[in-house]
Amino acid sequence: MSMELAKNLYAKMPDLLAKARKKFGRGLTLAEKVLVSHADNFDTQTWERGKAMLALRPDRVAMQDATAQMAMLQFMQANKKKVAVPSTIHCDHLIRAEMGSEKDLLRAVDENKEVYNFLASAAKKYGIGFWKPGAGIIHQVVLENYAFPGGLIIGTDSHTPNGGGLGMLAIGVGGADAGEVMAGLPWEVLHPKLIGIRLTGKLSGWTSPKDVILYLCGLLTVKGGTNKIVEYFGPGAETISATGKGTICNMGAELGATTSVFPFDQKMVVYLNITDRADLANLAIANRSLLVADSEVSQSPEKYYDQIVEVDLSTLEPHVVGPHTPDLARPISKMAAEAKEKGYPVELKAALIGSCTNSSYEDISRSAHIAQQGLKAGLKAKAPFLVSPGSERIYNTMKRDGFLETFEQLGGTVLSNSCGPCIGQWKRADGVKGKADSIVSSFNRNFPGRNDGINETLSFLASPEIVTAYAISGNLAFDPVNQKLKGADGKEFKFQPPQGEELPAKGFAKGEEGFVAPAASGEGLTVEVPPTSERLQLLQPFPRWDGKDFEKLPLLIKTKGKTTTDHISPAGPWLKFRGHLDKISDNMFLGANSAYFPEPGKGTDVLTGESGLTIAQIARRYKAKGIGSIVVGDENYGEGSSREHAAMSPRFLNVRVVLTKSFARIHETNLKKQGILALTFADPKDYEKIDQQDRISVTGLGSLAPGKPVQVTIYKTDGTTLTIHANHSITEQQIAWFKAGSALNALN
Ligand code: MIC
Ligand code: SF4
Repeated sequence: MSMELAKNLYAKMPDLLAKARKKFGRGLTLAEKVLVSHADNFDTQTWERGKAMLALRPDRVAMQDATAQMAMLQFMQANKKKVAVPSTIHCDHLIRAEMGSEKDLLRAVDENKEVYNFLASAAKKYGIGFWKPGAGIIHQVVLENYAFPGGLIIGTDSHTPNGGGLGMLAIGVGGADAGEVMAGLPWEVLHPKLIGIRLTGKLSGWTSPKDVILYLCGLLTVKGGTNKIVEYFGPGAETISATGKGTICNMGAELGATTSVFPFDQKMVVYLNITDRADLANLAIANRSLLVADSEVSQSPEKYYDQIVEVDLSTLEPHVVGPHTPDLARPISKMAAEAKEKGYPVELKAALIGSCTNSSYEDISRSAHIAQQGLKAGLKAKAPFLVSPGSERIYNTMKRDGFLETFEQLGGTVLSNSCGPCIGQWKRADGVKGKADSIVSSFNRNFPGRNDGINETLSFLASPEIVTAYAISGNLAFDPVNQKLKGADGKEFKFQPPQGEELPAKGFAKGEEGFVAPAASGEGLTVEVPPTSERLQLLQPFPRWDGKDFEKLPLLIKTKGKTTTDHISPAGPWLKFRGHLDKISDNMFLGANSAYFPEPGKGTDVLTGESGLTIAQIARRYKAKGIGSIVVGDENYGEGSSREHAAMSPRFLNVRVVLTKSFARIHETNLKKQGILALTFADPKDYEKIDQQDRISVTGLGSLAPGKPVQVTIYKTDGTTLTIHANHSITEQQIAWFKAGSALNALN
């Protein structure tokens, strides 16, 4: 499916790369090669890392059902007949996990009928490929069908970087970005800096690709990758399977990285071959030099990357991260002591494997090997054990090769090929709100409330083979690498390190692939949006900026500590309103911790003094009075997902400014796209100066200019005022978005 795209790209790359080498006066890293060869205009583009805005032409767009709704509603506002670049929609996020694969899927098709009909009809009309519910999780399906070395894809999901496992730059974006690219505009992104990760040695025993990224999360933290591309290289890279590379790149999103990428190698060839793309593999082999960094880069990487990290795969231990954040990492051998010290409940209430991140054949076969050892010792899973296959191919292959049976014998439940529990679409039977207990999964996110909707649940992440061993022991303090477990006969046994196959010897078994091609011409076709729908609502353009400064805005909320998009716009039960801006806006900030209110998601109407209202209720009251408001946030505000509802709801409910210590990349762009002023404290300590009753003005907006700080005046209740400064990263073009009321308004 990507053969033509790859052919055209490889044909034009040599000239562009030669130009770039000349201009930069040096060799190129792989990430640079991909960026340069997708520049909208290489000659007029400024190439300055960390400073310039790049205008790029992605090869593809991929969208998942929860974000595609807004992406398509916005695309439709551009009044185009057809998408300008190949695009696909994947139905994966809206399937709830409760009763196992078949029943869950049937129910999902029924309860999401309106949304699926909308997406399917829009896809058909506008020339977009449609992957039906049950076909698989977006990133796995993209890896199996669309990813190709050297390509550039954007996806409306933060884990899009999974495609880096096949040597491409795959980048997560908000729906407005996707809508614009589909409408034919170039895509803009801050020229990322580069982190080079040199891998040496070889993984062995219990250690798996997941541990590489879990370790790096601990090392670099959730902010460490912001506005950076993580490029892997070195002899160790070639020892990791393509799907393992995908796992590492996927979870690079947890570093806040723009994306992650591996150089083209033999492992990718094997993967392309087994997924029916031998022609593409041969083409890539013939063009290998375009798809890896220039040789001088690996000789003296310090000259080419802004930062270098060395990881010796041979000595890397399996890691466990969590709770509540993916950068709280430790080797598994230290888990028991830490659990004791910090009082984490060690009894595991659930163990979950699979997801878009970790459901490759390698992961599943290694996990099944652990499960078999448990069964041989007469044991079953002590904690409920749930398996989420990534795609229809994976599911059918698991079934054919007996892994499903093994997991079921162990007491496991196989869920549908979808996100399910990873995105809070999980009905956890034993969950009790307000009670802290522990669960472990091989997913990539563990923010509070993420899986079971219970904020207190302590969620830990580890590789699927480690999670399987945890499922059998039911105990977080058990270290399967070094400790023994009692079998059914009371005799102690030690797990042998997991063994599995990188890829199925018999090839992948296929089921119903679930792909629907678009109509040859969309002329005369309609997009289905029932006028009375509770799930979908056509968008009204946001009002234009009235040219006035923001005077004396009330503080809607000052968030304290981590404020991810899951805190700003929770998923789970709210996912069903992703196509209805008004309805979903009731969830705004429901998970966020306020600096002034003990309960998350609530606060005080500072105009009336009434307390205990939800933040959305307060914002609606201000809006009804025609008053805007300001949100103040902490570090890395908007970390996590690409969901633009975290920007659209505030915009819809009249938030004019979001002022933080710092932002995560996708969210900052989403705010700007929706016409919200995204500011950062020039001095982060000024965060402390803001009190609940303050009124805050942001002035000088008429002369808003790139790189020029704006003035913020804080009016205190005692009549005093304070003046501070705020920075922003707004470009000329983004000023136009702000003035027009949103990026989309600026288009029309
Ligand atoms: C996630 O993993 O948080 C999600 C759910 O896939 C999101 C997208 C969404 O909120 O729809 C993401 O990562 O972008
Ligand atoms: Fe789905 Fe979870 Fe992957 Fe996001 S991280 S795409 S919710 S499986």
